[in-house]
Amino acid sequence: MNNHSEWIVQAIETVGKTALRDTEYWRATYTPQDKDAVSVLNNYMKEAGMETYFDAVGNLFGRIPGRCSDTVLCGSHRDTVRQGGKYDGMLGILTAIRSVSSLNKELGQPEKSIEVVALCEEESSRFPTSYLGSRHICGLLKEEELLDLDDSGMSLGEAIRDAGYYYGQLSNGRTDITNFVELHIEQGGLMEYEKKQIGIVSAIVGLFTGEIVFKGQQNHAGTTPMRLRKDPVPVAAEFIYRLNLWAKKYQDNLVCTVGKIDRKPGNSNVICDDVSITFDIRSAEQKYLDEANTILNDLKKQLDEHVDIAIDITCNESPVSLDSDGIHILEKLVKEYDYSWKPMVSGAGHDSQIMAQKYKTNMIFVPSVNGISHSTKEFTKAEDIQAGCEIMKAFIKELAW
Ligand code: HGY
Ligand code: MN
Ligand code: MN
Repeated sequence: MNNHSEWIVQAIETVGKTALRDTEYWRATYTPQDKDAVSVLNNYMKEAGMETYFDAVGNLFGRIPGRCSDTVLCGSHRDTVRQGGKYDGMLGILTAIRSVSSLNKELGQPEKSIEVVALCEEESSRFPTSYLGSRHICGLLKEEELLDLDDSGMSLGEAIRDAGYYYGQLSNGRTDITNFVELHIEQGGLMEYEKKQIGIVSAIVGLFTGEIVFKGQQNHAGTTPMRLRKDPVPVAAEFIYRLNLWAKKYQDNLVCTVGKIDRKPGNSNVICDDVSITFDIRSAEQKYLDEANTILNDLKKQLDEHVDIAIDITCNESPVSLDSDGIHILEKLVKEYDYSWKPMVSGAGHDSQIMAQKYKTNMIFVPSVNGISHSTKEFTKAEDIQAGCEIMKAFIKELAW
């Protein structure tokens, strides 16, 4: 059995180096870090015998033309969160390159065409637009989203053009794709705890995320009596406290995170002008996401007496089930290869939940050591990468050869 993990592990380290930005590990799309990663991946794809190209938003594709034009697409995202890890997203791209390259060498031209994709901006760590790359492929990206700004005030459209990708006509959805396959790290500790090598994903939770701005009135901390203040900080604190109380009512049915809290101007002797927070609410059941929307609006009504509260929803994706035919094939394969496995619902969001809206989509999980992810401590063992790659390769062979 050829040692796929050896090549993948060295590639993880090589591509990983491109994400270093001063002391931070962060690769956002359309940045010098992204450009460096794209050139390494482009070379890997060419070495694997693929024709490479970019689409209008800068997704990088490596293609092996098949006897028919139907396309099996595989891969994952190339961007990371801030202070993120080397495996989230990138492991899926490299495993796809390795699997397809190995199949192409062994079997020659496939029946269906195969493409490996390195997707843009899945993490929304630079632009608020969610799932940029996959939504573009599905034809779900709207022109007005190109006006979204990053923290420096640059628009998404400008960043795409400046990065040298063709920016003009957005895709209205590729119709040649029949399947999307994504291998990904679990980003949790269940597989490790239960000593399972492969996760076969049945569903992905729905996501309801956005930003809330509490607009008060900046003023002097010493001369402004408490009864005359329009201080957004205690209002934001009360909002977060009550939102958390609501979420705790549903313990294991949903998760709710306030991951970002900013305030302006941020001097100790100045009453803040505004406070902005992000919310990230997820559940496998749509009814909890619907209730979250109601709760946010109820809290806004209860707390906006002295401070304006604006809620901006940036992502509202329903829970998705993945392709049952593909799940049956994967279950057959893990038994044939005698790998320990478990069916899983993904608590993390993935491009697959977008692709599943248009194409037959499946995900393969491999374990995260200590369940850690979205951290520079992210790690997956070589033997688990090998197992994941064997199953990915066998699955793509079933779909395309
Ligand atoms: O947030 C997520 O679950 C994914 O990593 N974007
Ligand atoms: Mn992630
Ligand atoms: Mn990811």
